[in-house]
Amino acid sequence: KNGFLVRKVHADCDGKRTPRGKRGWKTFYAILKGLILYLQKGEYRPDKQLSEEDLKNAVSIHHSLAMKASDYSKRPNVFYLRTADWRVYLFQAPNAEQMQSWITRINTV
Ligand code: I3P
Repeated sequence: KNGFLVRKVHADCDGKRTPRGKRGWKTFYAILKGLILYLQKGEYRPDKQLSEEDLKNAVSIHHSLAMKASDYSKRPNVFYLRTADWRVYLFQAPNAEQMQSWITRINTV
């Protein structure tokens, strides 16, 4: 599965709150391949290679949990992703259907 997602980093490894200045929303082209969610920056091209920075932004979804961010009302169609090492991301999907589709795909790998 792939598509545009807007990401906010809420907590780093071990659930430590991500510091100010690193909590902003950023748009990525997300590619879910196996157990890795690749987050590609910049303009989307089907043949585009992942840059070194893209690889640093990749998220392991092994033993992770995605759920609708019902308590987050500032933006619509936002879901949480909590990873096995307790990072927490918020992802905004383009619409409700896409949000549900990402949640289901992430939780059923
Ligand atoms: C963050 C940015 C986020 C905001 C976050 C800020 O600043 O303005 O949009 O989250 O608030 O810290 P920066 O880009 O300097 O990291 P919201 O959009 O959810 O308000 P937060 O620290 O209360 O999460």
